[in-house]
Amino acid sequence: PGGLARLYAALPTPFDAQEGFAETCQRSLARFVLRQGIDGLYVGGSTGESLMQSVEERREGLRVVADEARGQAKLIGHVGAISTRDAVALARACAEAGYDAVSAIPPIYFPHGKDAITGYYRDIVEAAQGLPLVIYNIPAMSSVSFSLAELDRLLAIPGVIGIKQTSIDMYQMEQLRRRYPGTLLLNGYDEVFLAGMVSGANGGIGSTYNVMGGRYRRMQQALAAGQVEEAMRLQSACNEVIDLLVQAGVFPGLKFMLHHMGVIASPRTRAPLLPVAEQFHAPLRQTADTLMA
Ligand code: NAY
Repeated sequence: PGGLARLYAALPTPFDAQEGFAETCQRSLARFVLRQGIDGLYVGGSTGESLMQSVEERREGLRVVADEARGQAKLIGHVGAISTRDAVALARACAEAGYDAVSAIPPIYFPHGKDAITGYYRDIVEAAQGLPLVIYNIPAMSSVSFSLAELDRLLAIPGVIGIKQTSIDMYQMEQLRRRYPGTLLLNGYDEVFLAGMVSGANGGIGSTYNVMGGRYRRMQQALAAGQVEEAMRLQSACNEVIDLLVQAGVFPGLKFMLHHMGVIASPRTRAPLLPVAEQFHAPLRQTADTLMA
């Protein structure tokens, strides 16, 4: 699938103490991820707190990351929004900024029928000026579930090249791979990265790649070399960190670690996300130190 089958760090959007966009930190973070050997960036997704930002802010974030990393990594811009109009504006911005692909959650909150959702994706493809589209399937957060037949319909839209499958349903991953041998299938939950790859994913998008990029890269290599036990060991090492992040809150927890690592200037997330509770500070610092050692 056009060199897009690889690992993408789902980039956080750094903020300053007033919750404003911290451009310099965004650039540092992109470079920090690339140094870990991750050559894909997924920009403005869940991890980027995109749904708490205005379209103008999201456009600026997309532009800055492309400016920093274009040519050094494949770039997928997340453009999903509640209205087609906003998603389309962001898809245009991705095309102008030199992205390699766009991706979108379905329109959320209102329970749209599948015709409306198909129309939304068609309009995004049209606005993306030739960039391919990766459907972002994340039923736990979007509250939109797609049956296999419904995914068939979305994958049949010209320009749709694959799915970011953020689900622990490995049966559906395997079914998708069996139905679509050549399609881009990106694993979305880091805690089941290995299981996803074994079930047919040919890459992944993950928030925890920001701090453990090397581990995921080595896991992928170990699996390709048939070293399953080594891959399992690496998954467990990642999951010890993920267990802590899930308890502390994944997005605030990641920013807390990145701040402690000196990559970003503030751990601030945008309200209503809460800062990391005091009890997790010491374990997160210790984990960050171990990862940096
Ligand atoms: C996104 O859009 O930023 C992502 O979906 C990246 C993938 C992450 N999914 C969510 C919903 O956060 O990395 C995962 C996730 O944080 C991790 O597996 C911990 O659950």
